[in-house]
Amino acid sequence: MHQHIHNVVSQIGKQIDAALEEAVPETTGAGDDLTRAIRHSLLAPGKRARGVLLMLAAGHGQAERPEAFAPACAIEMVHAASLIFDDLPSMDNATLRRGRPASHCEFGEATAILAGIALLNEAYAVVSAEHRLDGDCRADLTRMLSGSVGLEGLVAGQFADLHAKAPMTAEQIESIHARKTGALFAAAAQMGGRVAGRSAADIEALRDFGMSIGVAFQTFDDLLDAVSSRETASKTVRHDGEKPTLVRLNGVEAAEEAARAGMDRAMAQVSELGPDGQLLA
Ligand code: GRG
Repeated sequence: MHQHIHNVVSQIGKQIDAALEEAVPETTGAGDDLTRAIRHSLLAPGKRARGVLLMLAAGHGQAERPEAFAPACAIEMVHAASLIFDDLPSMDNATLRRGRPASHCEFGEATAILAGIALLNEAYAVVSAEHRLDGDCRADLTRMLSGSVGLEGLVAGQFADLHAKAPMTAEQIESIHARKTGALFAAAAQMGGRVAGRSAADIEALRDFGMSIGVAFQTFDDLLDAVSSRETASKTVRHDGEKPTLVRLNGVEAAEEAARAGMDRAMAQVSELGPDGQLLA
């Protein structure tokens, strides 16, 4: 069973890669360096976790859902934009991303910022241009996606993260992670449910499920950072010393425990889905 899930997930990841490649071809015409910068970040080897989650929530693990690839690409575009911005000198000042030089190192800060803005806008364009989805659906998807970026999502979470001051409680840290990371996972799951035409109650359960997965994912990410010096060695300054994480607050074991509890909560939330709630065949 595990092998089956692994195969489905990796297959969907490859399909998303192909759809992204098609969405931003080399001949986009945006100006060579800008197109190169966009492709450098978007097509770099990422896990495509958010896009895959959206596809599974749309039922692509069980039947073909070609109309779900546009929103899956959109969510990966938003994610790629957020990574470009996160790496900027004024934010995390990171030099490496997905095994490649960070965008601002390769193309300069101005082009990196423009590539991020372009990707963000392309994301909304891709959703609104998917004619296999009806107009109401496209509007709902756009609302869900933009909601996860703005004042209740990535931007607010990143702002809170950058301005976080110790001491912080676990709840305060989780509230940052919910916005910085959870919101996009929640949007992915919710958008998949919307594409599949699920009920409002199911879409809400999927949103909660995505949020729990996303917050746990952030903790796993912080655990990986803590146990390997790979990433931190590439970061030249700032924040890493003070970044609010559960690992820093409570130690590795307690953070592991919290991430596992989050995954259990996610499983309970997905079990609230209606009769055909299975995300994978
Ligand atoms: C306007 C889109 C936009 C963003 C502005 C910079 C910012 C606000 C938000 C950044 C939030 C951030 C960096 C959250 C961390 C999320 C995270 C765990 C990233 C790593 O995700 P993975 O492991 O990466 O899925 P890959 O490379 O596999 O895709």
